[in-house]
Amino acid sequence: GIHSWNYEDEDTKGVFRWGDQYPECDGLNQSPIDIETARVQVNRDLTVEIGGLDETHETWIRNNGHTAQLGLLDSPKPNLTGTAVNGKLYEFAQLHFHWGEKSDRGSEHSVDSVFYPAEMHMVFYRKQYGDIETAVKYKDGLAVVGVFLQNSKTNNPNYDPLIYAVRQAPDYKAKSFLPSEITLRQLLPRNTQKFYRYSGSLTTPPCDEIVTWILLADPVEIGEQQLEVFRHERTNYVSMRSGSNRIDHNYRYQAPINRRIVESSFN
Ligand code: B30
Ligand code: ZN
Repeated sequence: GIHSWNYEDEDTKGVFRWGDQYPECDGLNQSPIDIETARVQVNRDLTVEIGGLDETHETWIRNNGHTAQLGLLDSPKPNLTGTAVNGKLYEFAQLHFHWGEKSDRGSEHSVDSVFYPAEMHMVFYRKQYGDIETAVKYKDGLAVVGVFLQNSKTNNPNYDPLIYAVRQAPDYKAKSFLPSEITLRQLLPRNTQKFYRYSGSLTTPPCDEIVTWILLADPVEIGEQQLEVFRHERTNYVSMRSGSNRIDHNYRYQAPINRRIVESSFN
């Protein structure tokens, strides 16, 4: 396959051995982490401004073998700036999801050790670097907005077009279009001004330590049936543990915070 790493517990390419092939995965500023709220430093000057949230886009989704990844066909793309990224300008690249086998786990980050069933990552790259492949070579290359997905009793209709497209293309490398145009606002919680910020890494190999993490405090609700659609995505290998080729979980284990400080825009 195109990836020489996976989320297996016991595999030389598995999540505990990523550092063998990708040394940065053993670094001191890795993601994800647990946000210990008692240690968070409130910084009321922190802002995030996401532009273009209300524009509708023609949108595709692709199973890349480790997640369902969404991209926008049309430009201009949404952008991100604010004091949380020192006023620099970032452009939307893609968004994707991490989830668990069951709804007691699945998010990569946690708050006071509380995990959610899934987490969405809206990935932005610093525009002056031209493209994401170049941007990942720089310390300020990416800003990723992390959004917790919380279980609700009913499906979230705002997520229906996306979930429909994921269901249409469950196979490894399959791609499908959303049945209707969507806005990124549809996928976010109402309040995007309450967030945590810290410096970390890509949560997948090569684990580059180039990400300004912006984790929204408020979750978005998603139904259990909608979560099940993610869990039925297929990859290109059979898991030793489950004996199936479903991407039944795709979260990384957490890293220690080490010398880093997490700030919050609220208290
Ligand atoms: S995350 O938000 O920290 N999970 C990348 C971006 C964000 C995160 C992780 C990785 C990224 O840009 N990776 C390089 C591109 N990928 C993406 C892909 O299409 O297939 C290639 C890769 O990882 O090797 Cu999978
Ligand atoms: Zn991610």
